[in-house]
Amino acid sequence: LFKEAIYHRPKDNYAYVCTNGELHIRLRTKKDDVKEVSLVHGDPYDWNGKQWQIKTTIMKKSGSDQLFDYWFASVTPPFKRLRYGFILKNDRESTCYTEKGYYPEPPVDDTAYYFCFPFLNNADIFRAPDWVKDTVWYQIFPERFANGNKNINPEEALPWGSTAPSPTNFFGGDIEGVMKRIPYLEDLGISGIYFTPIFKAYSNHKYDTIDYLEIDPQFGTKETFKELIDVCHKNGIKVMLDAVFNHSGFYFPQFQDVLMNGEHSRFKNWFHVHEFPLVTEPKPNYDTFAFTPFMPKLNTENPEVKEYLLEVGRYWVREFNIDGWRLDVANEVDHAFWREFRREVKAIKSDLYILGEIWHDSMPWLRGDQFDAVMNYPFTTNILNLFGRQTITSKEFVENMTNVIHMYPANVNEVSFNLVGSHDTPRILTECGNDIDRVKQVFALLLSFIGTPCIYYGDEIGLTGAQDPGCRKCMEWDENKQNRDLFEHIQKLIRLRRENPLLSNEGKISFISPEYHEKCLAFVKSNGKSSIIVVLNTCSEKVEYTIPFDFKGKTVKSLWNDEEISLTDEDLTIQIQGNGFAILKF
Ligand code: ARE
Repeated sequence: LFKEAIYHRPKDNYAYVCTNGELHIRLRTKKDDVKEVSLVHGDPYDWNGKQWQIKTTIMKKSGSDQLFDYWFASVTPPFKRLRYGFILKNDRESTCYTEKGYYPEPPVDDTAYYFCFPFLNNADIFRAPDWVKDTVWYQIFPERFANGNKNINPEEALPWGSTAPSPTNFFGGDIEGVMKRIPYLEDLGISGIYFTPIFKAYSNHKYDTIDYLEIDPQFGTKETFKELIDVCHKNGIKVMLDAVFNHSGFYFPQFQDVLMNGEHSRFKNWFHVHEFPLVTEPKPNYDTFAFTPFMPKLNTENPEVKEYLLEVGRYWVREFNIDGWRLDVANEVDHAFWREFRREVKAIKSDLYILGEIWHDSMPWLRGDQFDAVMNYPFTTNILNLFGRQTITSKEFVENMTNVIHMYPANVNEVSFNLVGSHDTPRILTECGNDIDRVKQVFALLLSFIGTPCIYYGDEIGLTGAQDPGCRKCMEWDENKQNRDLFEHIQKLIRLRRENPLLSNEGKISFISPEYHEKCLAFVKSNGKSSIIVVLNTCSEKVEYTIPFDFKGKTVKSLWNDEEISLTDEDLTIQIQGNGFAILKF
């Protein structure tokens, strides 16, 4: 056994408690090294006479990435405490892995050898709002979605869609525009809107806030925003706003005061100033987002700043009843701040969704005390690499995705914010070289995967665009110029997801081994009673795919074609068009 590769650690993604009281345990081993794993476990105080009362539970392999196999077991400790180790076997040897090392047999004289999950405290359980796992999000970049009121256009606003988006031009999208398009969103079937910033700011993207307590006048008033929230809520649509708390904008009055009064400013400790007076060139002498002098980093350790931002967080929840906060550059703000933020906003609305913008491993923010989810960019990258840039094989895709899934607890994965593009990335159609079939596959995958999917405005009608600012084109409202076929495709996938909880987050997900079929990527979701299988043909030629299950006595339904498949024998072989897919339920 390759002991160097074996890994476990109590808590986080390796040991976590679910709301139903189950404790999930995972173990990592070198790929293809271990044949069988069982969990040996018991309550540390459960000694019957002199013998520690120890149980054995077989662990199942839950997937493999490029280097490792992952093993899984679920136990419900009767006294809410657990000491545990792992017995690993292959054809040659057997060993017991504990916190204190390896033993030929599980030690029974003392429980101190073992891994310790001290107590399943209810207060420590990760709990995201229930509604999130059934939500389909739609991301709106307000300046570019719809212009509903020309009277409030910025002075320099250009005719809608008349030219390419630049880092500085304006087209006049606003809140009334969104309101008028609610029927369109209803028709598409989405159930949550994520707005990039809407507060008063200088730029077209509004990530450089001037006033966190005002709606930008180019978008409308607080009254129109309130109306929008009402209309959304009446139509079963949740609303999430963008909180830019890592930095303010250059024209934030408190920052202007420091610029003007230097050391004598009463706001000098609101930022991280290296020396006075402030300079912006050649490099700012204060901390910023990236190197942009227009985004001075806020000092969230300063109690005054903290209170100011927490009040912003509370204000929009309390006064406007928003349903979620997306936190910009979340990983550059201190953890202590986010812990307080969570306490404060959840005290007002316990089922508020808190979504952090983090592109990297985010476990430290997902322990139940800070965020409910992060924007799942590792998922995005993987999809782009297979269906877009075509730089990986479906085997590598499965390995990478298995890795992503095992980075977090299963209950965290259910509410993960899955996206295939945003205002920070090239658009999916552009990434797929304008190949609509591949885009359709991508959406079939996004909308049948675990997590909560998000559609970036315009992707559903085939907008194109390269990296920011290219991906921020004006929404196309002329139906003749929209790709209606793609719209209907996505609309149907959303409807199927709503009608079949298995397509959403009801079941457990597992990939069909990528060795099974070179060209097809497939995964299964099961709830114990029924299952669905999604098969995606990643090549451009038609293929035959024999579903790797015994169908004896079962009925199989193609959800996509809405028809029962008649079985002539136990095997089921289907034809899948080049870059096509199948969604079957059985
Ligand atoms: C402008 C220009 C860009 C230029 C940039 C750098 O348009 O072409 O590259 O300046 O100076 C907002 C605007 C942007 C603007 C930016 C700065 O929307 O248009 O860009 O302000 O003025 C990292 C961060 C992540 C951040 C991205 C952009 O970790 O938090 O970079 N995303 C948020 C928002 C943005 C917003 C800001 C932050 C600032 O979503 O829209 O930008 O408020 C890798 C790394 C990631 C990195 C990612 C993207 O994968 O691992 O850490 O994200 O690439 O670059």
